[in-house]
Amino acid sequence: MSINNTLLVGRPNLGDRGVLLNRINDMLDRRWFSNNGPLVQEFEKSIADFLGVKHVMAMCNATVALEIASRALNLQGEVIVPSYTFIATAHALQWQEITPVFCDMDPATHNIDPAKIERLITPKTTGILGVHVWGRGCDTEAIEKIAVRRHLKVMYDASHGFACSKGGRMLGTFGECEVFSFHATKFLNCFEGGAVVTNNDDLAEKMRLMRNFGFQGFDNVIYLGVNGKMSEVHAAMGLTNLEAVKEIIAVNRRNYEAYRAGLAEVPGISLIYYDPAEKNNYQYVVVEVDHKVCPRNRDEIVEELHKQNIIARKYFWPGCHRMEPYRSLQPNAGLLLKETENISARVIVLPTGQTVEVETVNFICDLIRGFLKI
Ligand code: T4K
Repeated sequence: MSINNTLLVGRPNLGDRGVLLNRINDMLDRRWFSNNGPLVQEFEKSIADFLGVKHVMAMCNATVALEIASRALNLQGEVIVPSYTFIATAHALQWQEITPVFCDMDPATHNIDPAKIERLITPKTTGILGVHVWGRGCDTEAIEKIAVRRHLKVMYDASHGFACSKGGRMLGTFGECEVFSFHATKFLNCFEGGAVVTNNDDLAEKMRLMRNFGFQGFDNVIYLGVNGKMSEVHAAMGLTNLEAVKEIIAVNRRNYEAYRAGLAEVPGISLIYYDPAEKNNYQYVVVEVDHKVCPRNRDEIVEELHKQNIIARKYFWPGCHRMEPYRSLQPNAGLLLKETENISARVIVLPTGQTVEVETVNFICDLIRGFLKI
């Protein structure tokens, strides 16, 4: 199967190619390729302005950014996270021997359900790591109230949420800090990349040291660190794509609306809702298949789409708790994760972005309707 005639979820978006190549040419002339170069600094400043935050620490990817942020916050013992997320959220904790304690989701939002957090708190709990799944903001107010009452720290994995808001406030401005992913498949991509953003000066200082081996100036290491740096070529891509944010949202929104129209009134198939009162990037076109109503179940539909070279995905099935090492370490976790088990068996993520035309969306919808004999 050739990638060129295959429709993939996660095909990268790209700003102005000429502008990108000029930036890279300038970078080559400068011979400054990494270590907090001018493009990284410009990228950080642009992201800070865009989000309205004080500090942006660009990093090599969101997984390392999550590790650095949780370590800088001194999270230890147990941290409450949703099971319904990409595995990196849980791995970033477990990698540091912090136990991710999986919390169920609210089926209406696919986000961590604050009503189920408190029962998971033990004397070992040090924090809550919320995830803004699909870029729809968590119930930050409820989460932060619990955290204050129970003396816990809160950070967010905002990997999906660049250019999105919650209650009119940009994602990136909640909790002690938030982490974005700029992976190739993300709304804003740097090929690979991520960032931690915060308004906390001390935390920012710590994370700047941590991402660069703990160096302060030449030959002076004052902290335990790692290599979490973003390179100049990644920042060049990020800056270029940041300039195209409006255009990419418009394309994603157009495709989302076309899917909405094309799948309207298909029994048992519903598209997730993005609140028009909020800012959304519409990066994920997510449908839920209710197998009690729909003539075919989720897996059958995905299988049919794959046969037709449409590589739809089952994110985030089957939930982190059913993947290693968690399913061995916490074999009974599923008992408290009914909604996660239910929803993750229903979700299909469909292709969108600049490489997907409206005609293609209509073709995919027709295909689904035809398969269901609607
Ligand atoms: N937290 C959350 C909530 C996340 O969703 C993620 C990442 C992270 C943390 C960690 O962020 P990073 O450390 O990656 O910055 C993909 C992405 O690799 C992953 O970054 C993303 N979440 C996740 C939701 O999706 P997979 O396992 O689906 O990767 P893969 O290779 O199977 O699928 C990527 C899709 O995109 C395929 O359809 C092919 C297509 N693709 C991919 C690349 C890289 C392209 O068409 N072109 C490309 O260049 O995880």
